[in-house]
Amino acid sequence: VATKHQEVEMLKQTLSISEAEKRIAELPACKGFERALVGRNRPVGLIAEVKKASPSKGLIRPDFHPVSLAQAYERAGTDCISVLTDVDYFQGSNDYLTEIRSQVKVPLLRKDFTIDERQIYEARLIGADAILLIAAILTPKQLADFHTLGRDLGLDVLVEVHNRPELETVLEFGQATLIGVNNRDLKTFVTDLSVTEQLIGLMPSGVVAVSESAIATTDDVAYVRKAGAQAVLIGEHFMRQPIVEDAVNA
Ligand code: IGP
Repeated sequence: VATKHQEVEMLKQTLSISEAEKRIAELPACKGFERALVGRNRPVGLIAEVKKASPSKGLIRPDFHPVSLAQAYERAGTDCISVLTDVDYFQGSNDYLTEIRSQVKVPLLRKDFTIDERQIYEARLIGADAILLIAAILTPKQLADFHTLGRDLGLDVLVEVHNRPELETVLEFGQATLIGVNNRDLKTFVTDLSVTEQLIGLMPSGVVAVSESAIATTDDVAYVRKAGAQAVLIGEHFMRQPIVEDAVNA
């Protein structure tokens, strides 16, 4: 996260909050990200991710054209799209999100490591409809403050957890309506779909539960659905398919 802190320092110098507020007031409303996941006409909500590379796998898709991939996802009928904007670990870019925003209609998640409020203003300005808050890297107070700010700016907020103590912190906060269970441990990169099963059972009804990471087969989707997931977030599997539409429809 050291480089993320440097990035945030840069942002502090280039983005004034009052200026951001003025610009945001002129923007069209966000598209409902959470609403799209529950209002879908497939049995499980789908967030398809535009992901060029990852720290655990390196380069995933050599012929990476973010807009074409997002358009393929949209043609295949995905409910929402996640766009990695983190530069250092995922070779992402804010520009990818902005370019995709101008070419597709589905709601977009800005997938990044949010550690400062300015990144939330930035997310809105680059065209995101939703942000990610990772419980593992935030204090309970940051989680609450960032969630409130995101909602105030019109964004939906996906709160990500990986274990029971993190989920308990999020439930204690009480305002999260969209909670993602990351099946991948961000420190060890070990993946285990049973994490979804262990944690979704502890969520109150009314929360929209998303199972994230390491989902590749129809059996995987069936497993997490049975565990209670209302939506899935899939990146790498789709990125490895030559024809993305076929993979989504499978
Ligand atoms: C997608 P996968 O295994 O389908 O490529 O995973 C998504 O869950 C993953 O990219 C992710 C992520 C994150 C990336 C989940 N949480 C937090 C960066 C930061």
